[in-house]
Amino acid sequence: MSQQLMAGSAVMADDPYVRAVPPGQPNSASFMTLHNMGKKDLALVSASSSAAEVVELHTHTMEDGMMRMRKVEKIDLPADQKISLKPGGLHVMLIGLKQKLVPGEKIGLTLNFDDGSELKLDAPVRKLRMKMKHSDHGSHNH
Ligand SMILES: [Cu+2]
Repeated sequence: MSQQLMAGSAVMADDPYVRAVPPGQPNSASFMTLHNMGKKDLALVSASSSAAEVVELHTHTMEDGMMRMRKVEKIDLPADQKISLKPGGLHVMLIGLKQKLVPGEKIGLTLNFDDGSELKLDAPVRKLRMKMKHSDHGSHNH
């Protein structure tokens, strides 16, 4: 499941994937666990993909009781630690999709770190299971 170290980066990406979105949806996001295997603190500073016009680093924050996405300048990766990019939290935002995201296909993604190293990934497209609505839970009791 893990990607090998490439281009000298001390960072490894565990289980990277891209969220499948319905046709016509302009944006998607990629998630993974980043593991800084090195002895030096690093940061993810940018990313790019052949599948999207623009790729940004985002997080979610609560503002006035609302979940909002916010662009971040970097994602800190302290030495010897794992940082999770997951739905509802940090993510790599794919803006202006240039191709359909078909589950099972792989999307090329390049991560750039503040030490000048990069990590190239092939992240499979995956459908995310939606959380069940409360009304669905109720139907089990009938
Ligand atoms: Cu976002």
